[in-house]
Amino acid sequence: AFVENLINHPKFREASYTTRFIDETPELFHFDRRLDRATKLLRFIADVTVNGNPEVKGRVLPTPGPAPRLPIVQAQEPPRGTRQILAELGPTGFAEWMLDQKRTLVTDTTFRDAHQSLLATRMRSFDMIQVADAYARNLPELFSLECWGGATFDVAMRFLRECPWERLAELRQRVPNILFQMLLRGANGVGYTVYPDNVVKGFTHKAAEAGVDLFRVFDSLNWVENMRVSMDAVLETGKLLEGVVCYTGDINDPERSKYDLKYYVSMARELRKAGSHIIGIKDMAGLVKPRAAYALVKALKEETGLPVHFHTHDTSGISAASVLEAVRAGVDAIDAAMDSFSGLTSQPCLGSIVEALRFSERDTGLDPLIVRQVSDYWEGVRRQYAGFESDLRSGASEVYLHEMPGGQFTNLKEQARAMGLAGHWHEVARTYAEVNQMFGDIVKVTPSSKVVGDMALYMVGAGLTRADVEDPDKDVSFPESVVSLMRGELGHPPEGFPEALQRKVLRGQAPLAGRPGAAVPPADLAAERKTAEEKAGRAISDEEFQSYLMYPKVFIDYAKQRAEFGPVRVLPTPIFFYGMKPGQETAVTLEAGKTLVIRCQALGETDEEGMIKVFFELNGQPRVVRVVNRA
Ligand code: 3PY
Ligand code: ZN
Repeated sequence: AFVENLINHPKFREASYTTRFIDETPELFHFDRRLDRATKLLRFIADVTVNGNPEVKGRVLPTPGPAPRLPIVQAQEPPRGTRQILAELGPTGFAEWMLDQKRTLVTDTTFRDAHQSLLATRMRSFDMIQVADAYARNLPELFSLECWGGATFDVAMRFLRECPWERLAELRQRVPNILFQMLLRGANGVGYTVYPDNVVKGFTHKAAEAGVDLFRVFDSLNWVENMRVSMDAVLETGKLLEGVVCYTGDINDPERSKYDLKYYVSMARELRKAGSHIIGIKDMAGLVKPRAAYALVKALKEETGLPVHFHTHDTSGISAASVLEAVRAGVDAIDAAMDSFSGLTSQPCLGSIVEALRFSERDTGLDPLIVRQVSDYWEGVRRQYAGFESDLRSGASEVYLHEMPGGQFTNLKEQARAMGLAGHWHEVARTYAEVNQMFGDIVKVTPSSKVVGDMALYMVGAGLTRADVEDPDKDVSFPESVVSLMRGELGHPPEGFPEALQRKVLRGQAPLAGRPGAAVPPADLAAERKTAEEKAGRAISDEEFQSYLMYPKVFIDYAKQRAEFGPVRVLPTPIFFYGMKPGQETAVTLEAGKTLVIRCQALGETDEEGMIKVFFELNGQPRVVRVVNRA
């Protein structure tokens, strides 16, 4: 860093320095945090150019293609949309407004679930923010943008080196008119474990302040008791509460009578009592068959009197039929993904649903041409993430056997491959179904789905059968997540876990009674904040503190990266993943009115210290960055 400062110092460059230059120029010794943002970004680009970004190491390279093409922005000012309607009517009035609408209301999931399900959640803020103006101006008829929560929160920090709160703020600034929707895992916040009640509550309030309008809240075992703290918090904020039933099994299968229509109706009634403004059907695996969609929507609407919002995944290939049946049954809102981010484990195709309903009573009011322009942009974006595509090529009815959530499917496949089980995928899928039965036929959605996946991989890897696992005399070292599930740390399914298995897993330890959140003491927020700031080496914002409370280690790692490399989220995606080529130039906007023009000139030779110089031009001025050559 010293050499970097020295060779970049204007006096040194002008050769107007004397032998006392080093002694008289203390700023040469100001490293790291004092480096300005541009210098940090150059250092990041230099490092990725020389050494590659570890996040794409060993992954397929994107085929070269044109940069994603932004749609032409139509209106001058964003027209009035659902966000203004919510502000005028309040959440209860808004729900009535939904019931009064003839048109089918459409949520676009491209900013969250679609890339979570297709690209391992890797979409960067850069690509979202660029198209945000076009959404606000060209698509004001959308019901909501699902753009936050679920796995996007930790992946942003962990792999993309971004702050999820900055993403939300920047999108909000550009989209003042369409509801922003987030996925909240009830007592599990946006994490995989149970958090103290005051953490869940504080997080929810902060998210509402930061711009979330609609909270879709679920519990990974469909236990309403476990959702209450987060639902109460949403109600306190005055925003929209969508309490959801997670769908599993098949309401028409007489052998799976545990999850029949009555089960969902009774849960929806509880959600209504708990204050939900909207009832969500969260079909995270895409198991709602068309006939079931019709029956469910009809029953939930009749029994609760609330608007119903249907979310599904297209893993089976048949989900659009379910959406159309839901519409026929009078569903108020549906989820879909922009065409180029739809299908397979993602949501059904938004443009085709718009077309299917066109000229009918339930027309969505969306212009299919505009949808396609926006989808074309996303198509260009998706090409840049080729490294994260799965090898899934077709719809698969196997989903009705394993019941894996769309967001988990490709992740688990990847994990299986990493464990050397690539050729055993169908066995993993079968075992996943077996583990579900062994656990008592539970709802599988984050985090309970992760536990079932862990167990399935463990069994296939260790060559264990269900009989082996259940044999009281056979020693099995259960994955930690299984122990935690059986201890009740994610709550309890209505009739508990199978007792014999629970006893074996817990080795005599007693499971928790009641709600897991009640068993964890409240977080000492002042003390936690002090620790967080000590570890980060700086003061942190209220939002960052929420990140720390959800993911202490991930946040601190992110904060250190940020201190070293600056706000890398402003870099175009190809540069973030693959660096720059000599002769390449790019313009980077740090904030409104502050643009950097960066040109990569050349790469030097690796010196005897293993360092390499990367020559840039920054806004026309030469800059040299020296990085370790680890390649
Ligand atoms: C999540 O919790 O991230 C999900 O998408 C569950 O379906
Ligand atoms: Zn989903």
